[in-house]
Amino acid sequence: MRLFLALMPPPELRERLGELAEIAHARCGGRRMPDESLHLTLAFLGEVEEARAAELVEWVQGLTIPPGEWHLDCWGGFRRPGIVWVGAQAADPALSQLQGRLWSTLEPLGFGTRPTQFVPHVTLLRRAATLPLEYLPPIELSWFYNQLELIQSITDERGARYRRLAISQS
Ligand code: 3AM
Repeated sequence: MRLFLALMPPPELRERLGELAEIAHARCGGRRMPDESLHLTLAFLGEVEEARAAELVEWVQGLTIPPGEWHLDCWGGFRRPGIVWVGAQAADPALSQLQGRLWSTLEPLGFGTRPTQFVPHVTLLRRAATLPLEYLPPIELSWFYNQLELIQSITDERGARYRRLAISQS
C-alpha cells in the first residue's frame, strides 16, 4: 500500500485552504484537491507491504511530536506537474527538524528514501494549465499542529483518496 506521513489541518484552517483552492482553481484551472485531502506531507514512503505497514501504525501511535505553529504566507508552484500550493517564504526550522527526525528513524528501517530537499507546502491544485501566481490574493495563515498522521493513498478511476491509518499521541 502507498503510504505517507502528514500533518492534517484543523477544521477551520482546512476550510480556509479550501477557499484558497477555489480561488486558485478559478485562475489556474487544473484539478482542485478536495477539502478532505488537504495536507502537508512530511515523508512520502511509497509502496509498503502490509506487515511493514502494521509496524508503522504501531510506531506512529506511540509517537509524540513537539507542537508547533507554521506561518503560511505565499503561493508556490511545481511547474512540471502543474501543482499550485501554499506555503511559507521562510524556512521553518521546527518543521525541518521534525521531518529530519522522522527520516532518521524511517530510513535505517528501510522505509523509503530521505528526499534531497524539503519544501513544506499544501497542494491545492494539480495539473494546472497556467501558474499566474502573481494574481492570487495575499496569504496570512497560521497552522497550529501537535499530531501527525499515517495516511494511505488509494488511487482509483476518480483519482487519489486518502485514508488515515494512525495518528500520533496528542
Ligand atoms: O500533495 P503533496 O505534494 O504534499 O505529491 C505527493 C503528495 O504530496 C507525494 O506524496 C503525497 C501523497 O501522495 N508523492 C507522490 N509520489 C511521490 C514520489 N514518488 C511523492 N513524493 C515523492 N516521491
